[in-house]
Amino acid sequence: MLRPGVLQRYWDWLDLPEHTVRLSLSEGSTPLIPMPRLAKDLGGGFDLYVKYEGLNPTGSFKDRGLVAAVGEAVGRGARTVICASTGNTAASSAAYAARAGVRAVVLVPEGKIALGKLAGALAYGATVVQIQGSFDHALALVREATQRYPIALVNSINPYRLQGQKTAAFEIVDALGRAPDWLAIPVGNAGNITAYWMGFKQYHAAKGSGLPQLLGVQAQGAAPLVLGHPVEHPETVATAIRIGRPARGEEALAAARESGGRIIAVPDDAILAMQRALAREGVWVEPASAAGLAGLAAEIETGRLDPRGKTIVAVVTGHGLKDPDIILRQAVDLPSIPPRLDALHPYLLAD
Ligand code: AN7
Repeated sequence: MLRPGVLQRYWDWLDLPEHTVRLSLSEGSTPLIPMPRLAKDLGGGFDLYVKYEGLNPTGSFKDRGLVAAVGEAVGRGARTVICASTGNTAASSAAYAARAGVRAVVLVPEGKIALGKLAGALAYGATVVQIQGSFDHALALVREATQRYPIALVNSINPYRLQGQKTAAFEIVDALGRAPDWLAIPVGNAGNITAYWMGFKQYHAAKGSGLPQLLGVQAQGAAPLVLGHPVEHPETVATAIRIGRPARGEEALAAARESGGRIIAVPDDAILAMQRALAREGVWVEPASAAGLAGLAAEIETGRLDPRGKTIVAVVTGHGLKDPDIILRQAVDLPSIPPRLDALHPYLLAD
């Protein structure tokens, strides 16, 4: 294989059944991109990298988990996989189901999923069902359906998802030579932060690579892990993490605590401001993906986190192309001119 996927690269480190079909779309191997300007804007004196997970085959980190969960399900004979999704899991499960030649059914909250994700799920041939409710309603329905029908559940309550997703922690340590001091990461259903912690701990036990402090970040309108109770009507511009009842919430809180870190919440305007700041340095991510960095910025600005001398990695979880609407809605009044140089003139010398 020209470029092996995560199951090929890390098979011996993954707790997956032998029957797992070793699918690949060459997922993983995403870059750690240095962000010197952003680090300077945040006060400087530390090394900041983003783990650009938007460069996975379907545009989000979900591919690491779905390659494992779909491969396992297909290996034990499943012909249909199902998930509830705010969008990225939908597109990813659809792609790996297509790859394996099985059906994908995806349940999405009606009207609350970004365009690129919906289009992706449809392009890969999934059966897309809109649910009149939130992600949490959709997940409850998926749990019920998989108890009654011979269909494999591939949400992150499926343990094989986390096995695949922890490979991102391995890649960070392999790239840096050790674990970073802090890992900032958005939190929705709380599977990813849980998976990273598993990965860092496993590598540390085997290689003494150290452990990061975890900064998990939710959106303020969907912050059950900060509030300490479920949120009935989660609301945020970061639709990917518009989740009020995270399936792995307890594990995420335990991981943050064990690491000496914490889970915090940031307002939508801080998320969008960080999305713009990242794009101005050449890295366009979807809003939810900017939440981790927005949280990091808030912690540094208020003095709760001293970054000096530290190596900090922020996981940016999905590509900006997933959610073009959010940018276009803010791009008011684009000029329109006749095709003449005099009409173009005022735009050429503007700063
Ligand atoms: C871009 O696709 O829950 O805390 O159904 O798409 O592991 O849930 C997506 C979650 C962060 C949060 N960033 O990760 C889904 C879904 C992006 C995401 C998260 C999601 P978890």
